[in-house]
Amino acid sequence: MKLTIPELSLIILVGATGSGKSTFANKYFQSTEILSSDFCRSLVSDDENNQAATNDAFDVLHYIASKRLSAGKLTVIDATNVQPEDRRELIAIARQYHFFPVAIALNLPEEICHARNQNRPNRQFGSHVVRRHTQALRRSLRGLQREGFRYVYILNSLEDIEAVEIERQPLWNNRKYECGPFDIIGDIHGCCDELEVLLGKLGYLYKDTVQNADAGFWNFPTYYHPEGRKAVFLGDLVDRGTRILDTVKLVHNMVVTGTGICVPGNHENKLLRKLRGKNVKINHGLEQTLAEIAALPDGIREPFTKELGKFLDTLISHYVLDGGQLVVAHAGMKQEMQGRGSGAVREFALYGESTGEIDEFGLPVRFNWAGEYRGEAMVVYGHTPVPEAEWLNNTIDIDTGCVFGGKLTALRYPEKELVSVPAAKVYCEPVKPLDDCRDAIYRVSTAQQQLDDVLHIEDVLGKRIINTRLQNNITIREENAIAALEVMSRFAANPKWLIYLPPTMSPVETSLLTGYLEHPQQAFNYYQNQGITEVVCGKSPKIEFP
Ligand SMILES: [Mn+2]
Repeated sequence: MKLTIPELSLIILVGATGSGKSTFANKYFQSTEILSSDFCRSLVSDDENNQAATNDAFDVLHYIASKRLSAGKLTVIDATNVQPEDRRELIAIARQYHFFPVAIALNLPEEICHARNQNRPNRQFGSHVVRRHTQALRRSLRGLQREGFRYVYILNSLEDIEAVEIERQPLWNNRKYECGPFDIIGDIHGCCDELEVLLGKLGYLYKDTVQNADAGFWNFPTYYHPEGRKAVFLGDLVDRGTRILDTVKLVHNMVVTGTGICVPGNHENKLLRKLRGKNVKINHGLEQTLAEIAALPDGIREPFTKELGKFLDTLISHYVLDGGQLVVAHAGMKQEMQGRGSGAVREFALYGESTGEIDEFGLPVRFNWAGEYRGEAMVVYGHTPVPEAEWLNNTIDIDTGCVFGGKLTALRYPEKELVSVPAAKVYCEPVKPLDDCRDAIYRVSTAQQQLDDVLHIEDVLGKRIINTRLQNNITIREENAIAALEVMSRFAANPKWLIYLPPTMSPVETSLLTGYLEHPQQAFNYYQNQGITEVVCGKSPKIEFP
């Protein structure tokens, strides 16, 4: 029996004592991947059978599990887990780190479990324990899926357990093996004229028809780059513009011929729901897409709609590319969600993170996830129209509002060059002016400068290892960081803008004269010893020490 398991799974073994969970775990997983409750009992009490240590043991187990999941490591929980409440907390941990909860139940006859326990020292408990476990397990089996497990595997015999083959499956969003070079293109919204010009400007050539003779409605030019570059489309291909279906066809053809990669936008998501017959509000340009579909010839409309739905359904929420150095998603991707799979990850990729508030234009107020981003991977996204694509903490929004009369922008990767084509016209009046005059006041400084003007306390507290251009890694010990911050907080300047330390920061030796903490004589001696030949003295403003 082949058990397919996503590479980012929290595997929860379910089985009575004596059902062979540890043997199973050791056979199919690395020892460091297995967290056993017995082992945690022994860690906290020197006795792996000490039931009185159970609560502490599970605290430890949950803690280690959290650390492993946070680091993106597959983890196996080797504990009985026969009660729903035992599993609930583990499922919550999996969710927190956007891991797939997977249940593997070892559903063996009571007698086998009991006989095994009899053969082991320290497991001489009565058969009632095994019975209780087995009954709880059997009550649980049918409801496991409903509890939130994404995959449930039930092994009903020793033969089943013996014949298991585990297949670890990379997540769909893992395309680390694709290293580019890429041309990443922002929200198109049916501006196919501008897209064609942009592709030409980026050096793409077009082939008249798709190779496949049965292309049907996908019968439309496809593009390729003579140097093997790939176009990456950030979603929101549809709605609002005048050549929506052409845009979808072009992108589809590049995806199927391997010259393009595409992630979905919130507009594709809504269109797909509409195509599936869901009741969605026809607004924000969906009416234009539906009008283009309605205008198709009678015999073609229905099969096309099916094909379109199929294509949209294949789109993966985000991709991790180039060995993990590049992440693309429609509305962005926080570090802790990159490469993970869950409903929340997809939601973030499509809509970004909003505060739940609405601004004066009726648009959702967004959290500035990019301002807080500290990840190593470059994140390229769209979704929020901006007048100019701007870098912020290794992220860049390249939706420059083409359909609103802005421009269509591509980011060349790894070159980090921006290439744009101006919109031929305003296809759609934006609800909020693209170049909001209040933003213009701040335009004198870049988004990065505005952000850097505020010191984030998390960036300077604790032990820090700073990677510098001249000196490789510099370690700043926690107590030194606190002391530096304490001293710097006396000055009204943001410490990051100080290019030299003020003189009072250079401590001199303690004075030998009684009654003085510091005295000019020792100060001068000290500076001289340090090789300083010139000291400029001035009167410092009086500093009140608390
Ligand atoms: Mn969008």
